[in-house]
Amino acid sequence: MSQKEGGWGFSTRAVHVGQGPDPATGAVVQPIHLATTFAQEAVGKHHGFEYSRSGNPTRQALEECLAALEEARHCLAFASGLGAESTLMLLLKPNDHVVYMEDVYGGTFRLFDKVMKRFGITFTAVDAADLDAVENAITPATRLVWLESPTNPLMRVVDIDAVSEVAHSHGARVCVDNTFATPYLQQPLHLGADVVVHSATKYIGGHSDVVGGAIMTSDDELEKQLRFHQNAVGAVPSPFDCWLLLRGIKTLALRVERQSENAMTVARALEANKAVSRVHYPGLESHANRSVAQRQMRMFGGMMSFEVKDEPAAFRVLERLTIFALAESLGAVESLAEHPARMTHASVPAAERKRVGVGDGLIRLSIGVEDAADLVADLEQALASSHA
Ligand code: P1T
Repeated sequence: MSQKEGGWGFSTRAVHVGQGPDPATGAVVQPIHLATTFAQEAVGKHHGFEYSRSGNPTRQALEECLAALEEARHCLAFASGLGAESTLMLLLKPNDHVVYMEDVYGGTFRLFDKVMKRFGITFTAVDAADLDAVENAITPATRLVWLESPTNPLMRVVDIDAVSEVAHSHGARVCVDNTFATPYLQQPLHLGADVVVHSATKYIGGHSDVVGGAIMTSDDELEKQLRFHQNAVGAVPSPFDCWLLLRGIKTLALRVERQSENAMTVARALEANKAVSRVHYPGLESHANRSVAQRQMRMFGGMMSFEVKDEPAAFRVLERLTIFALAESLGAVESLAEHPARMTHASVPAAERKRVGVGDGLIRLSIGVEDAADLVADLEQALASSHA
């Protein structure tokens, strides 16, 4: 990011960083560079690109823009959120230890539990909202503390600043999965974290039409290792996917503001509904860590979950919704609803789900940009006719 761009606000950076008019044609939209290989004038003499897995101009534009949004020195783009996560985990070695927030996306749990453990990396799950629990779980082998905040699907909030201080005092790095918050609402690197990961499939893309991932860091040494692994492992996004993400990013702040406003209205309506026993949303006074969320987030975001009596009641609500689509994923313009225990978190064993608090009556909502009144009416009719 140039000095001039560094002074720009979030939305100006979202629209312009990495995306000046094309010098060859003046096109105001970044071209999609489909070339897999780039001609060299002499061996090793080129314009910065050799082969598209190692570097591509459209991907570079995306990486520059995403780095600017997290106010990071570096960003690396990947073919999915899990592609980003697994590339980051490959920096670890056998016998290294990871402490992670117990309430994480089911696919993240699966990556740790079913893949990385096979390579001799060990893991301890903690409630990272409890600083003592984090400190007690850290061992001399701990290299990484992995956080989500807010978490998927219980919307628990972790004090990133405080956990970073504890982790750093033991020589461990801190990674925050910032997918739910987005860089517009929360910037973990400014709160002490060393590295941020995103499923760009969600808010960054924002339109349910592209799968992608990203890692951001301001640590030059870490970036060097990540850049090597991005190329060596090869989980890179296609130029068209990068272009779609760039297109989505331009409206990120607008969408997230509307989604956060809508979510607050929906959360309050659900809290007042007799069929709902509990609402998990960081903006509600009833949320255990609302004050931490208020301190580290600009608004409270578009995600929430709520509890009804049991699984049959949850299924009835989900089947009766008409505006909300019953679907996995989140963060796009259209509202989605899903059942974590049977869908996004089905890869977490039942006993572990129960221990963490992901019950069978839990429904997760991703609030879109529709009219809040219509979303509330849809939920109210589904809850009323479901005898939840
Ligand atoms: O799906 P992918 O782009 O690979 O991202 C994985 C991922 C990582 N981190 C968080 C917090 C996520 O929520 C996800 C993907 N989550 C869903 C598909 C979901 O419905 O929760």
